[in-house]
Amino acid sequence: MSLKEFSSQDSQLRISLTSSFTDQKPGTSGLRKSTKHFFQPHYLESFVEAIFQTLSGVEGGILVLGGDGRFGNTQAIDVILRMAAAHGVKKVITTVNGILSTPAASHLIRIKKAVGGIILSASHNSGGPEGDFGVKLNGPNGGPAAESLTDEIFECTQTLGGYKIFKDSQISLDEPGKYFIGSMSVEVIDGIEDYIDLMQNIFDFDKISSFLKNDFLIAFDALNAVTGPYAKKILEDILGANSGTVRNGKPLEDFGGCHPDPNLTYAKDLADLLLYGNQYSFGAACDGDGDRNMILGRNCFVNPSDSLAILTANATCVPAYSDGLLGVARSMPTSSAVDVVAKELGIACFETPTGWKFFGNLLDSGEITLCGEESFGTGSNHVREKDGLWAVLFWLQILANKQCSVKDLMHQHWNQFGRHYYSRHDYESISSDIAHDLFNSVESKLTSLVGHPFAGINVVKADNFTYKDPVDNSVTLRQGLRILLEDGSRVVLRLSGTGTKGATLRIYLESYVSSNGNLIQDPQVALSKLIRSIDSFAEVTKRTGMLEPTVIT
Ligand code: G16
Repeated sequence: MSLKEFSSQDSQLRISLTSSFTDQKPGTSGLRKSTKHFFQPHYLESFVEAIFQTLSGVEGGILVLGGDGRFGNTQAIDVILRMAAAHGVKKVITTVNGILSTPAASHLIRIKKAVGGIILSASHNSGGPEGDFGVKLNGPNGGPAAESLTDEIFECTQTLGGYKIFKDSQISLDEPGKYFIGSMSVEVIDGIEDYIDLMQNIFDFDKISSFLKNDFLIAFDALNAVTGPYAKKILEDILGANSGTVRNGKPLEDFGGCHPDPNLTYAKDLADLLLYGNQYSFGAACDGDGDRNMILGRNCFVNPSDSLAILTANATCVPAYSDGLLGVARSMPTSSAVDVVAKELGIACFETPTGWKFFGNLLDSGEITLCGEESFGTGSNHVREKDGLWAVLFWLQILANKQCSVKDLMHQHWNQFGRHYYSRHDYESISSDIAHDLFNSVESKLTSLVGHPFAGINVVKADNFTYKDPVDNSVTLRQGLRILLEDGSRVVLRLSGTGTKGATLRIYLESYVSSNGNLIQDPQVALSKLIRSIDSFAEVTKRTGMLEPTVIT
């Protein structure tokens, strides 16, 4: 086994280093690209070198490493292990077959006191040789790396002169074991047990189990991604749900050709089963790396913004939150349903930009217990990532305690707090120029809206959202265009930060009806005036040529 140092004198490396990173600044917590792009010579290595040169405590520290099982997962683990050894890392903890969900990685980083973790995933994006790959970096608190760190890593990629790597290693990921590369130890662990222990400490498994055994049939779709093995163990083996409850439970390198994004479009089979069938009382799905969740009841879909509000309102059903919540937070485009509950409970509610990293300071400083986003992410202070299976268990715990159906729970909630009709319209794979022109044009017209009617209601504010972190006072600018109306309705526009093909325009629509109003309309009908007004104001159809959104949630 020997150490090899590549330098920019190496011609192939030079090409990779000069051309690869200039076209995209690393995203919210790492780098996401097509698989082909990622596995061009020296590309992954160059990005990992920049991480190792920038992250504090790498030399002599502990690192957690794993991924969602997509194509390239084990190949990348081999490269990163050899590079970690060359950089003097003391120990890397990785998992059997490299399978590690994002929330489980967050937990491991915290309990193993690691300096950070590298998670190999492009999240909900498709996988395989023709799909996407990604490298996410989490810090010592278990959460996505802060923007200051990802900025430094990006800067480092621009001046990188080479990278260090051990030439070979003999590590098997087939089963748990202990190895060495040079003086660095490598521990291959099961990766699932620690996460299950954590869940058992949060929830009352006995209560959930008796509820499920009392004829409450559930279906869980792992979308051929990372949560399959976790869900099988928790739902079927421990809680006693029927065998076969977990569908598509074996992680596949290309997710079986599916798009592992738990929404009504990409998890359509499960949605049809629940929305149009009578067999199941509860359905759920998680995304590629296990941090997102979708919740369904018989003939009903739970909007993620409502989900956060309902978890908040019923948090004391869960043993770990039985003393109540410190506070809650939501991302700006998420509906205000949770704000109404927080007000009633007398706890603080924070509004952050999109991106889980913005919850980190609030969680670390004890300002909040729960947080969530409209993009199917919900979580708590048990880890520093959103957590798909945790949300599923939280829902089951509430239903078990209240002995009711999902639909009943939602109706009770709206009857008490009113309903925030909400929908997100995504226009995917638009040409980047068209998307940016559209966005800039809307931004330039925002001030002209204030004081005038939009969808027949007066506009009270229209801006590009700015966030001031209440813990460290840092300011983040330009986090989404908002049109806020007098009656509490609003429209928000953002360009996605996670797509890899062209640009994705997201339009978020929201209007509030008090508990005396019509609580059972189809959201697309309830929001139809806003939908028509924003299409004409932003010229979405005209500029994109798209007659309808690619995905509606
Ligand atoms: C990531 C972040 C989420 C954020 C989402 C936004 O999700 O972790 O906190 O809500 O991106 O995506 P977009 O910019 O496309 O709207 P994930 O699940 O991809 O890690």
